[in-house]
Amino acid sequence: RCEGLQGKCDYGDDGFYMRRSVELARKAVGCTSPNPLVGCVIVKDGKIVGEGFHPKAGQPHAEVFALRDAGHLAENGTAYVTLEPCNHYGRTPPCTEALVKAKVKKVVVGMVDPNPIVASKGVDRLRDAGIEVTVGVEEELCKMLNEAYIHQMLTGKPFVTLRYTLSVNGHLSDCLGENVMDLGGYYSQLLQEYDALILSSTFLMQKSSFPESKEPGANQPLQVVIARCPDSPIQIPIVTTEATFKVIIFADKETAVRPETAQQGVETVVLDRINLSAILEYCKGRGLCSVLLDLRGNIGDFEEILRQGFDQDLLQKVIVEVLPIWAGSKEETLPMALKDLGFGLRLKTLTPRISGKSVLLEGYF
Ligand code: AOF
Ligand code: ZN
Repeated sequence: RCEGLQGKCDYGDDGFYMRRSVELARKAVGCTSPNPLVGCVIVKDGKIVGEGFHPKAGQPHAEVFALRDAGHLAENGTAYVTLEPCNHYGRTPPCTEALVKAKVKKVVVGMVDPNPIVASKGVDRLRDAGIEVTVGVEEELCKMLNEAYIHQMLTGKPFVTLRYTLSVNGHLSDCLGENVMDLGGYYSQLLQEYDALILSSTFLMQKSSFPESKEPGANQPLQVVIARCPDSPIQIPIVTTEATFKVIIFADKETAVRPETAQQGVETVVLDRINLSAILEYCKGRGLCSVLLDLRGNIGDFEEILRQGFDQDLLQKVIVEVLPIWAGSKEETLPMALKDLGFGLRLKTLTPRISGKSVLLEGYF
């Protein structure tokens, strides 16, 4: 979600220290939901004297770790924080008080906290205590870091990203066979970033093939599997106690579900009709802020869900991987069906990048 630490720096030294704070925050990618990723450095006489990040909800905030690291050197120093320091008692005490107590001279903030309990009150409290505060340094970078947290705070709904793979002639890849060229690199990182994955029923038929992030120590996303199988009972996957991921099946009521599901540690929710809002409600209830709709396998399972996603404005982002493959044979000379693109939905920001041999396009609806 946030690259570009090497990019241009508009804020001089402030920008440099804020980027370092962003880098620290990213150490906890995938571990902090429903809390944000936050990083902090304490600088004194042009040197970093303390560093910290928020590791997990329920644990101390980034500022607390950085202040501990700095010890008495924090006095008269400057704290750089990617997110406005909190001014409330949540699971942990207010960071504003810790900064005041440590007698820092200045606080540089990346972005205001969209959490209505905080929303500028942290900045006000620091200023009231005589601390100089600057807000908005590397703001875009700090916002990118927490796009899911921000969305969830402002709308009360999880942040949903649609992902799929295409050939250069526009065919959707099922990404299940050997034609997947780069599922290793960027995909493994994506899995680490998202709290939940929505998968097609294909994954119920293929035991032990659930996608797992290969990043060291990665938190694995919850595997949400859609089951729409009117003709046969669904196969419940065997999830061993050693599995690092959890599985939940959303089945429609026509689908026969075997009674022993619960015994295998796989939860099943039966709905009248598979419905994206219900899945997102469930995720929200578990403190999961970001959901990756992984369009592969039996893609018919996603038809209804995607229709609801577009109709109800539940989709925020799309990531398309374009493979350097002409799908089919040379006889198949025309790319996918013609459409007048002039009437299409334009994405707000589109970032292209190269990953292995494929091109990745990331944009916002
Ligand atoms: C910060 N620094 O590192 C984080 C902040 O339940 P709590 O005490 O963890 O509070 C959670 C809220 O605190 C969270 O929703 C967000 O507004 C803020 N998170 N604030 O100053 C941090 N993680
Ligand atoms: Zn805090």
